[in-house]
Amino acid sequence: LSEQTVAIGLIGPGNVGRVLLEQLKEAAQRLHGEANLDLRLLGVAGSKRMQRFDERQALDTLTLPLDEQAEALDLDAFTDHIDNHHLPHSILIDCTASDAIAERYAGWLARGIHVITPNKHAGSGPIERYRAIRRASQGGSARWRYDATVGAGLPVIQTLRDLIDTGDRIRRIDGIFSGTLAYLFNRYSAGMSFAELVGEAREAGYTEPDPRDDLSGMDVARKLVILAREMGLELGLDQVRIESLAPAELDGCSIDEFLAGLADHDEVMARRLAEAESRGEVLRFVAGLSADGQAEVALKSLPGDHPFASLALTDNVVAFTTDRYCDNPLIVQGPGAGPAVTAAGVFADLLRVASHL
Ligand code: NHO
Repeated sequence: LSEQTVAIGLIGPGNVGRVLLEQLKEAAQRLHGEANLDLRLLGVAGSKRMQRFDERQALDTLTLPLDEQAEALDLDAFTDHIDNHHLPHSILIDCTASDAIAERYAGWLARGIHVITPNKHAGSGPIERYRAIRRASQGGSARWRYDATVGAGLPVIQTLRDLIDTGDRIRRIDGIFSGTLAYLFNRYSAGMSFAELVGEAREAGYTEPDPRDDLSGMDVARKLVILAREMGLELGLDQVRIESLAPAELDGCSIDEFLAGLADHDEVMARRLAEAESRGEVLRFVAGLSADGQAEVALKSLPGDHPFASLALTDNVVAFTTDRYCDNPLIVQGPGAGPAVTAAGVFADLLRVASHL
């Protein structure tokens, strides 16, 4: 076996997970030949079923969704299968949005299994769990990478790390951190139904599994918390001031009921748009974080010539104001949602972990 033979287990073969498997399949041969990296998919686990493989062609032979006949999910057995396969390195990729899976990271890392994920729960969840995951990844050989949690494939977290590692001091981070909300407000114009646009964003795979996470501002708040913690601030979600666009009375209903019910609120949103347009302004859902931990996400009316006003489709924009970039912030901008770019962010993390093996 080469030193770079890696056993991979994928948890959550949904929008992002499936595309990631396609990207891995496409690249596997090239990586084997050029980088001496042998990626072996040994298992895929969904919310109810799992499939474990022994042969090295699983990437080629796997069909999704998982077979109805596949064995029932047993995450301990799944983990053992990936880890006890006598391959030099094991990586679990969590492409779910599940808190229960995030709960397992510290144990996996302590056991020497690398963890890579676009799931924001660990990075923005309870601070005690976050500390335990950090301790497990810093104390041992296994790494935890979560760059795709903010900006999907854009180098947002990596840029922040580079700034901090090279001795810069972050003063503020501002931006548009939601591809879904960027898409909605880039497209939204007089006469359109806001609720229908939300349905379109969901169809395109931009939204979270539950689009309320996007509209409530919670997904953006999670990203702010992840960035804050990267800066060394122990921020919690409850410390972020959040303006929600999800009507409170639709809290408990199913996703379909929510999308149907949202249409009743089209008028409220239309009024806000008309007010902004009457001043020659645009609506944008923006986020801001200062060095002292003040964090806010809200729908704002911005002048048409504001740097955040002219973005395309799902573009995220992140402006870092630092001691070095003080008059003119460092800007990272580009598409920040959707399965292809998010999966590519996860794949890049996988390659970064592999490059240190
Ligand atoms: P899906 O399509 O619902 O897939 C989730 C899969 O996990 C399903 O197959 C489900 O059955 C499985 N699952 C759930 N619980 C499980 C469990 N306990 N055990 C095993 N399997 C379980 O969700 P997506 O869209 O593929 O998203 C997957 C993860 O990627 C989520 O954590 C999501 O937050 C994250 N992510 C997605 C995107 C995106 O564009 N879709 C982005 C980042 C991270 O940059 C993107 C982003 O921020 C999107 C955001 N909505 C925005 O900016 O607009």
